[in-house]
Amino acid sequence: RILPEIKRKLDVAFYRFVTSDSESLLKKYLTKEVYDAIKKKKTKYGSTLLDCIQSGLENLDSNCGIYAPDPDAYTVFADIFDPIIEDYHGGFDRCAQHPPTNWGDIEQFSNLDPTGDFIISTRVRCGRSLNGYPFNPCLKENEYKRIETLLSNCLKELTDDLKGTYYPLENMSPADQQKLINDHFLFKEGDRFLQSANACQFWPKGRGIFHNKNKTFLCWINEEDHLRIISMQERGNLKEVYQRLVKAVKELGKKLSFIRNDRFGYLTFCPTNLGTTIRASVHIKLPKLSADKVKFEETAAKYNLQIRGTSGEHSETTDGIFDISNKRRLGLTEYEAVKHMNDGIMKMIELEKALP
Ligand code: ADP
Ligand code: CIR
Repeated sequence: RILPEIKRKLDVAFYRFVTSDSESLLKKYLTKEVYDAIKKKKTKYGSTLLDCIQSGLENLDSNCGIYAPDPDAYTVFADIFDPIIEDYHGGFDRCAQHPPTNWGDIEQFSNLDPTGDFIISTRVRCGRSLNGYPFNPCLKENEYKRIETLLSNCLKELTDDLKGTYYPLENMSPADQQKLINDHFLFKEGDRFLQSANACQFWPKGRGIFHNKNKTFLCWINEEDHLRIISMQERGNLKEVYQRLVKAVKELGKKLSFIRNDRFGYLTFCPTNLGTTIRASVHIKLPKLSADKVKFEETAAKYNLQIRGTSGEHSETTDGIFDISNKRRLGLTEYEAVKHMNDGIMKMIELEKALP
């Protein structure tokens, strides 16, 4: 049973929310019927509906507005997660199942921009959660530490081009931290969407970044997910970037056990990341195509792409450079998710070249 004060808080926030002008997926699907059906439920970790939707209730400008505080929340609160998941990932009905992992034939990818006129950099990331632990809001201080030790020890064993060093956030100077953020290597601090979701407790404890010498292979520990695995480099060679990511994920998978289920594939804190958890992006200049914002967005949607600013999600572009990535991550293979970005970016470059 949920505590009376949580119930009251939830009711007050819900009634305020339904009359708000939020355009989030949460707002779209949290009808009174759905709300009433799930408002008293609790997961086996004790998470309530408020724990799931607090971020969307407090941040009316959310795109999605919901997080799973623990793996169980996806089932217990399926009435609200399912329609949001189906909408975000472009079709994944209540009976759908995510396909098995398939990285495909890496040789099919190449350099998206051989002349270097458009693409500044290319990045592919995925997220993983460790079996045996809930997600951020439920983690205790000693669990953050345990995850950090487990993952950093495992990362230390990587060799060759994946060999690197782990830098805990706690020991990092503010200047070094800011430099890593500005250079697009490190997660930002104080993300209000994550903060409202209770995902930043004990910060900076247990958080940190691992990277190789030239920062083409990086891992984030305990930011939004237990582990984010990242491969990136300057310019447009998607094949090299993807190849490095696949190698790293396979290596880490030999030593670590990740949470995966038959319906949703790899489980993540945010439902937009479920399934493959793959976000393949480029930082790209498309001055002509992006001049008409509406048309630019329409083109992106047509090719299943998402446009972000270059300082990460919810940021605006400052210098005419955009972060464009595959939008769908669930209900398709890893190869297909990356291929969406590949094909969409090739198309956008073609359109840009054709404009007067
Ligand atoms: P995520 O990919 O982890 O979901 P964000 O949108 O917050 O999250 O981006 C995280 C960081 O990665 C930001 O600093 C962003 O600028 C950087 N980034 C994303 N894509 C690229 C890219 N193609 N090249 C360089 N940096 C990138
Ligand atoms: C939001 O709802 O905007 C944030 N909680 C982040 C959602 C994840 N990403 C996304 O929709 N692109």
